[in-house]
Amino acid sequence: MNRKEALAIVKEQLNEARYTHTVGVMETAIKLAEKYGEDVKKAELAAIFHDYAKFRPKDEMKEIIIEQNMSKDLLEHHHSLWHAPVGAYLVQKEVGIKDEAVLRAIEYHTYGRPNMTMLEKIVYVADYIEPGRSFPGVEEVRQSAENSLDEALFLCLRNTIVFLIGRKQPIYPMTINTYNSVVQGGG
Ligand code: DGI
Ligand code: FE
Ligand code: FE
Ligand code: FE
Repeated sequence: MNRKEALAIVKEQLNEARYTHTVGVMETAIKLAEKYGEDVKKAELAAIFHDYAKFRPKDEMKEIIIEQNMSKDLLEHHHSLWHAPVGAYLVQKEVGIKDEAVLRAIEYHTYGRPNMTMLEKIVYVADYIEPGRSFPGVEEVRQSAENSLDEALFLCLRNTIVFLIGRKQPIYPMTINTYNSVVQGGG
């Protein structure tokens, strides 16, 4: 599957704004992969499909989480987290993507995991810093990604956790586990 075919498939699943975001993540992930010596094609593919399940109905995602024996604690947390693991499952099933490294980068793009692979870090950080993002502090993360992927990853996690605390939102335990791993030097 080439880039054009992949983009055409994902476009059907998304609205205009989310598609534009996806192209931004793709371009950013490619640049990070080139800079840090990761497989550019894998980064491109994972980025293109990272939000594949973003607009699936809540009930469908819930059913998949239960049927596929995904972590039950997902259901106790906000449904905006669900599209990441559900997306990894659906791109395998519906699109036929088999590359485990790519699937895991999609699965962990929202909350990470301890000891992330470089590909996972690239998709996670690219999702946060793509040119269409305007979070407070995003410019600092963009600058940081020029020098250190791990420092950029730390800033993404810090900002996300601080943002959630500021809004009195619960934090998904895996987000905390990822943060701990990053500050303990495990990435
Ligand atoms: O799908 P995107 O909007 O491109 O971004 P994303 O997949 O990184 O995040 C989806 C949403 O999940 C976003 O609103 C931030 C939120 N989020 C990320 N980590 C956590 C979280 N929400 C909660 N409640 N807890 C988390 O740990
Ligand atoms: Fe997402
Ligand atoms: Fe993200
Ligand atoms: Fe995204």
